[in-house]
Amino acid sequence: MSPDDTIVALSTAPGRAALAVVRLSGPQALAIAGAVVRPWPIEPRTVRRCAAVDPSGAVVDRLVVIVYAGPRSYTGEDVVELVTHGGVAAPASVMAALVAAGARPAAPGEFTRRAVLNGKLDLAQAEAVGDLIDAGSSAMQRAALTQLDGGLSGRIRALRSAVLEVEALIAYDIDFPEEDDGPVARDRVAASAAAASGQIHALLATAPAGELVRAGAMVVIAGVPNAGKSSLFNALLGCARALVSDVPGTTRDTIEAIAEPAGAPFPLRLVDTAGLRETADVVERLGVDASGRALAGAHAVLACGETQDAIAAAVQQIRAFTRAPVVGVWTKRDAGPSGVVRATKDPAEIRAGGSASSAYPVVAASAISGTGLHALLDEVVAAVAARWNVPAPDMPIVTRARHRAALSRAAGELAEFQSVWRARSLPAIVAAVHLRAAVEALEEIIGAVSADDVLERVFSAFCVGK
Ligand SMILES: Nc1nc2c(ncn2[C@@H]2O[C@H](COP(=O)(O)OP(=O)(O)OP(=O)(O)O)[C@@H](O)[C@H]2O)c(=O)[nH]1
Ligand SMILES: [Mg+2]
Repeated sequence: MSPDDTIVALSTAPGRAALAVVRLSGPQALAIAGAVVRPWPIEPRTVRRCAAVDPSGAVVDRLVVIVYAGPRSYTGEDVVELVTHGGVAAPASVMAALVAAGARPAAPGEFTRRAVLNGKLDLAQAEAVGDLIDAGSSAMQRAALTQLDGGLSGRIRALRSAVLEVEALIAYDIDFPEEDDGPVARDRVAASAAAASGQIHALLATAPAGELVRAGAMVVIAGVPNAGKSSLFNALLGCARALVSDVPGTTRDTIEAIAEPAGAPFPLRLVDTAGLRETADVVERLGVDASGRALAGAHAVLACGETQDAIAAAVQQIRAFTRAPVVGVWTKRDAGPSGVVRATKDPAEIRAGGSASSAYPVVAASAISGTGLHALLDEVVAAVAARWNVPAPDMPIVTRARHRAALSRAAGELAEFQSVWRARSLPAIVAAVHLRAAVEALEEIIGAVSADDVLERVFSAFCVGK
């Protein structure tokens, strides 16, 4: 994969479509386009209707061409974008003409990789490009866009500066070792290290929220048979996904589907379950066991019941499986008041001597009339956001395992430093090695030091043409 090659790729998905974009980038991009595009040359950053010709001079497509002269381009190199007719034949024939003129088909992510190597994007921003393409929810899309705009990179740079400051204080100390108390008080070094460590941990603490944004919050609908769980599940999804009947024990297996309440900072993975009860029916028993497993992995639980007592009993059963936040749902409230009716104390918490803060809200709702459903979604999103410290939308969060691992490494090195500094067990110059390692771990996130294998891992998951 030589950076001296000029690369070409179809940047849009292949298949039936009005248009397709073929992208060409590299040192020979203008010369290669010149062999294919008529008329040529064309003014950079203007839109021109052109023809594409094959090596025999035959016109293979009529298209629109835009030239970006490097370094003012996505990759930082000379780039030519050819907007061809869509479908299979037109873009393929334009690609073939460009390859015949000397371009090489690009590897996955090679354009963005060049953008990183040419300093147009840092590595975290490049990953955000991939996340944006793969985003399956608007929450993930927003998080990726914040990262692409440099939100996360800015935070990482600030953390790096904080650690560099500790390093600088120590370097100063090392330069004046004879002075008894040194020009820099040991306490001052300790305080800056503690501050840097606090900031790293604050960003690391967003990783669970990042996981919610990426994978969704698992919201399990539980309660006794016939409570109206499947009807609620369908109503929240807005489609008849699960079977509903007046026979208790209708739902056997767990059923999962994604809901995206408007404005929610993460998608919800709603899970309908078999009603919780003792049963002699072997198949129903399997269903109840599956409900228990779903509850154990829940981020929040909707405890459904037709009466307040039924809800309280459901909460008690649910508590045997999970400490996740619970929202009570007073089901089948087609008539009468809807919405949050009252906060009820969690019986398990009362036994454990818990405070009023352990109260769970109860929302009256109807799957038939739809009342109370919005209030219910608001309550469950708020409960999950509070439990997992989900920051406001558009705040940088850690959504990738690679970032989490590097931040953990930085935090670990900083902790090592703090401990040897406190114990005075090593000379300052040796203790400072931990600070250097912390800085390098942070730099790995934004690719300030980009080992080849790190780049390889990041870009291997990209699509061709990006
Ligand atoms: N009027 C009214 N009836 C409802 C409502 N929700 C559910 N029902 C009825 O209650 C009965 C049971 O509903 P389901 O949704 O199957 O209950 P479930 O909790 O999933 O039951 P199991 O799967 O057997 O545990 C059905 O006859 C539904 O039509 C509601 O909001 N209003
Ligand atoms: Mg059901």
